[in-house]
Amino acid sequence: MEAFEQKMKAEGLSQAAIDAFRLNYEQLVAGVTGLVPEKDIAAIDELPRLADLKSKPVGDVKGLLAKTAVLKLNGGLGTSMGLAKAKSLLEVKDGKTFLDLIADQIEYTRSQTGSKVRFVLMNSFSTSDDTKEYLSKSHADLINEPDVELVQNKSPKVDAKTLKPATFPEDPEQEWCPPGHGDIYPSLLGSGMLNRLVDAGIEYVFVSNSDNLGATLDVDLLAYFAETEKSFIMEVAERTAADKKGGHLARRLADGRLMLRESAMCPDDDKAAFEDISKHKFFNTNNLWVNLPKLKAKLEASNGVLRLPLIKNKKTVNPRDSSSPPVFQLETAMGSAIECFNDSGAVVVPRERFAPVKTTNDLFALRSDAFKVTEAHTVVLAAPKGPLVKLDDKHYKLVDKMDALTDAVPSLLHANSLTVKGPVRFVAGTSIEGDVLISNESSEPVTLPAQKYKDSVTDLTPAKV
Ligand code: UPG
Repeated sequence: MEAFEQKMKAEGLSQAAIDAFRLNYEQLVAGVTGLVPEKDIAAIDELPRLADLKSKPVGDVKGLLAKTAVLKLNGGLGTSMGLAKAKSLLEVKDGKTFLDLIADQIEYTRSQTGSKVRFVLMNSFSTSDDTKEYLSKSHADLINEPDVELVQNKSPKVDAKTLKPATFPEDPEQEWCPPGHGDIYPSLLGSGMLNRLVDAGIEYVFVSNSDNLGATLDVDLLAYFAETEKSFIMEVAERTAADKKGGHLARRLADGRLMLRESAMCPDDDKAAFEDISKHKFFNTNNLWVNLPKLKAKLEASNGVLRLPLIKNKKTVNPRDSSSPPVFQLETAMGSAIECFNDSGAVVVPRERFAPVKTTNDLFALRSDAFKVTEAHTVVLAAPKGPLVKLDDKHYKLVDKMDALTDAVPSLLHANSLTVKGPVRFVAGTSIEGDVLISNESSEPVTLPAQKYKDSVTDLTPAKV
């Protein structure tokens, strides 16, 4: 561990970052599996629902908003969609990026409530410059506010064979990786921002993923969080068949605490129970509410570290060369802190509060007329049901490739599902209704003639047309 400590100190990382890494490293060396068998947990049946909270009077919201910060996790690059910049800089709707909409939402909340709710972006070393440059042009006032940016730590990659710091002299930047969003806690502490926010009277922080445009500041939830005086609340949503693989909420029998069981934490023998969505009904949306003075007290009582379960990622030191030496990237997840407090809670929220863009399929649907931007700058469904878009991975998985094939996104307002196989070019004037399949078996893109397609199968393969 000493070599890691020296390396981290030389890089100027805080003691909080080093302590958090040490805990992860100790778990790695001890071979902690983190497995949580079914017999150790109880399923969660009943939880408060946002819909029920809304029927109660909200109380002094303005006073609460003045004590609230909205924090967006913005450390990810969107590499799975082929992006080399912050994912939030991607254009999503009407020429606006995720970041534009987030900033617009904050300004709207402020203007509507007359309360200057605080705004914080957690950037990583790879997203900080791009994000600040963009915001300084589009929302200059916002980016100049005090403590608007929290830069998360970086974590040394661990050589998988020797368990020593990985080295890569050709490009030393590759010796570091982001420590996952669980790093929010050591970053808040080590940067001094936790103390500054608490000193400024901020009690509540609402944290969410920057790619989740459904995660707006909900005043009923804020009022509930304040009223219950809990340390930590997780917004969960009901699992559907499509969410079988994602982690679920449970109660640990040993101490009665709420916890998250991610799929990697489930022993093989219990996979069926893990995927049983009628038993384990709720998953984490990563919209979280944290009471800052209570977080501070907790960190002070536990030597500055929250004991979060380790996520061990096996990669190669050079991500672009799979034959380079194998490394472990040690990460933690923000939501797993639910088990660190004995008064954590969870609230069931409607699916609208969980609208993430994880793939180009999500982005294609969002850019269509099936979604609209509201006056409050949130993105909501314009159709009764979101269309299920399934584009061919080979030709559309990367944003650049999808954009090159999409002169105009078709109308999906009345679409139930759109499946595209092979390279198909979309042009203005096209609409999709019901369940539509378009295919092109050749490798050359073929333009889909602009017209209405309803409950149909269209084969554009040149020899067949
Ligand atoms: N992020 C950071 N720093 C990091 C890693 C990620 O800021 O070191 C950001 C990222 O930009 C994104 C957010 O964190 O905005 C979430 O990351 P992502 O990789 O998209 O999500 P997962 O980590 O896979 O999953 C989280 C929760 C999971 C929850 C899911 C909901 O861990 O429990 O179900 O979000 O989308």
